[in-house]
Amino acid sequence: MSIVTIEKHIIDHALTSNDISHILYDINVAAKLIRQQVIRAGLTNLCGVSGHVNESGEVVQRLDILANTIIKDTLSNHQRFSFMGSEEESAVVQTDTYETSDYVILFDPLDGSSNIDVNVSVGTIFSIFKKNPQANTLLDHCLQTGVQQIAAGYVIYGSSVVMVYTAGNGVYGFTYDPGIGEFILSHENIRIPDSPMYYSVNEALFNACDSRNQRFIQTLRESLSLRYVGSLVADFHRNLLKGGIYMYPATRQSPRGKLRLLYEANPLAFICEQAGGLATDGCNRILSIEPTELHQRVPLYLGSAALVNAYTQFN
Ligand code: AHM
Ligand code: MG
Repeated sequence: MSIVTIEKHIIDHALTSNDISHILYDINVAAKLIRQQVIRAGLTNLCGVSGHVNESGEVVQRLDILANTIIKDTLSNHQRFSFMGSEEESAVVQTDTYETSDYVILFDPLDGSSNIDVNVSVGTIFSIFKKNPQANTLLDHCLQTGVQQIAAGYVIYGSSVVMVYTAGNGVYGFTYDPGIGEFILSHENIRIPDSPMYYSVNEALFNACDSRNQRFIQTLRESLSLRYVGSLVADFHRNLLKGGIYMYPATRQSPRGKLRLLYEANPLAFICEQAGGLATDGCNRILSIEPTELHQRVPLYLGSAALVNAYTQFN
């Protein structure tokens, strides 16, 4: 039987640079460490809230903090990053090797916080840039438009653990084999299916959306099935493989939407476009939005091109 490990795949694919191969390998190490904690969380006193509230005003879980530390420590040790932006860090983190390293990473260490304690899929999302040569501040390195991403991906800790990435040359997925401790190529050159199956939205927000969103949701109800896990990574991964649209619109309570541009929308938009899909905030392509804040929120419509186009043309 011939298997392709993630290490062999990234070497064989001669990614844009050797550095990106190393970075993806380092992230696969961090993912294994996080997985180890996620699968044992109920046994190790890691469930529950940490007592902190993050920069976005959300309650931080213990596992959010642990995942954040694992990623920061693993990637700092490997010395490829100068700057890091995380959902769980109020400001940009500068590494000890910021002068000699060349890259910037933005990440959501453990997406789907509300699902951590109840054994529902959660995930890690990441977005990678080169350092910005025009930057005057640390923040400038992180405030780059999505089109400048050189790689992006996510890891879903679900009924199996899967890592998906793009480096601008297609989308590849790897399933973790706990027997040998390796991520093995399982999804080659992923393309979103042409005929979508699902729409994913928090239906409880229906009355808080504007009429354009309400009427659009009504059309989706007539043609598709609803699936909504409440972990963006899980909802996106399903729709990537089965076809569909994920949406988190602006609401009365959150007029700029809930999800964050830099470490949620941008990386998934890059993957989605690479798989033949689209991502918009309703007016603008997600990857073209000029960021102004580290924790900037954005309305998000993500998935099959026909459905995302249908929303942008919907009046
Ligand atoms: P998180 O990064 O703190 O987990 O917040 C983002 C999550 C997404 O994973 C998910 O799609 C969304 O929030 C769910 O929000 P809601 O509970 O409002 O439907
Ligand atoms: Mg998140």
